[in-house]
Amino acid sequence: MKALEGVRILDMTHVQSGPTCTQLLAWFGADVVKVERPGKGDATRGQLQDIPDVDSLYFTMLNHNKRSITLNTKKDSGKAIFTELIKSCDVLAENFAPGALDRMGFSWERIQEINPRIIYASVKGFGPGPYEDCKVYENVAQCTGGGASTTGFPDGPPVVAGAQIGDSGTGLHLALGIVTALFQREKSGRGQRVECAMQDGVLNLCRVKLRDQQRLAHGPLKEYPQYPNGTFGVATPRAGNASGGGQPGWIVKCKGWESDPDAYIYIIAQAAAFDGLARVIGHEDWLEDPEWNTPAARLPKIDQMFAEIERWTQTKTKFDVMDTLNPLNVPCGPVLSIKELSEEPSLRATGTVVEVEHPTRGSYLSVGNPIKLSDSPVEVKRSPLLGEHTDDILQEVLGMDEAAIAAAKADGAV
Ligand code: CAO
Repeated sequence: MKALEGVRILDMTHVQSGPTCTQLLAWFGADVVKVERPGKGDATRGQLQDIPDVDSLYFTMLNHNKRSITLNTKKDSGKAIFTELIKSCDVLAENFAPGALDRMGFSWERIQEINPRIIYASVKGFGPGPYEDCKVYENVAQCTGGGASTTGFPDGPPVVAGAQIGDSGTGLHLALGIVTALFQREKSGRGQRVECAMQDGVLNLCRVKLRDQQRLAHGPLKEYPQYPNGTFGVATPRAGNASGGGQPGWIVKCKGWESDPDAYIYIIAQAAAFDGLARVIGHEDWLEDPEWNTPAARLPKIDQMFAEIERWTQTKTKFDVMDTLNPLNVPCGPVLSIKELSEEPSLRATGTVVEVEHPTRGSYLSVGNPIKLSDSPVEVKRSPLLGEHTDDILQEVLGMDEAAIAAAKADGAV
């Protein structure tokens, strides 16, 4: 038994943000019916292809455990099938450009009329306001949601993160909105509209930066590298690798950094574990020195402190540093490359990294479900080929017979 067994999702999502959301719901057991344009499908099937004419990793890694039906929702015969699908699904999820579903003739009002129990969930770039009609991709959301202005070094330009906080981050928000609406429906009997704007999702993840914006009004941000010698402007600045919390942290070089771009480790010089850290790096003298032996004394010279820590870390590999500092309760984490993560046995053992078999691509690696439920096991199944389940869905979900399916095909509806 899976947590969302019996829930059927009409999945009109494409690219990354929406598919991330419906993939999670599929992993929790929902029957996700992905609707794709006949002959074309989700644009990502053909984007960043590593093997000619084979569904890209971009697509396969975002669409596990789903079924695919091709359907032209702009043709009258396709709209009729789509209407029947709305009747037989619990959730309609989409992340088209603003207004696309309305232009097809399926406004929220119309969808509610067809099925008052349906939950209609959307991702858009922006919520209501001056930019509501704009199309948005990942990095646009990172820039407009506060991510880019607060990422990078103080003397450099804004930088976007590798983590897809705009797309996959908003997909996570949407998934929570959907299950919450399903829970409410248990009591109210009614569906509802769930909307997540990518700008809002990124800003939510930048919450601590709005905290700092308000702290700035009361003096310099003492944990930022600008303190005490640099200057602060009117807005939360970029903080390099400074820790966002109350304990000083930084990324320092380890043995081999000259040739290995990932030979670094993050170290948090937490006050409670400072004695052990000072001793291990050969600075026992700091423990008696009032210039060093309190957090307040160290605060104006955090850069000097990390330079001294780095003199020690450069003599050891990032894994040796990890092994030495953890027993001393010094929080630290090696900068792991994606190659190292893909080969990490413990991530394979938990199903966070999985190997999946695909009929035209062979086997590939994917990230499995990072959310572990003790009573709802996840089996990661390959993504569907374009239209692989069209006939099954028309028969089994809509009860169409062979003649009706043949007619829909002849008309170009599916
Ligand atoms: N049958 C018929 N038509 C279909 C169809 C189907 N099954 N599926 C999609 N279409 C149509 C849409 O109705 C739309 O037509 P109109 O322009 O006439 O309304 C058209 O295909 C293209 O859809 P789109 O505008 O959403 O696609 P795009 O490639 O131009 O834009 C994107 C992509 C992502 C920028 C846009 O969808 C968007 O802003 N989405 C919301 C934000 C979002 O989720 N962004 C994250 C994407 S991941 O990086």
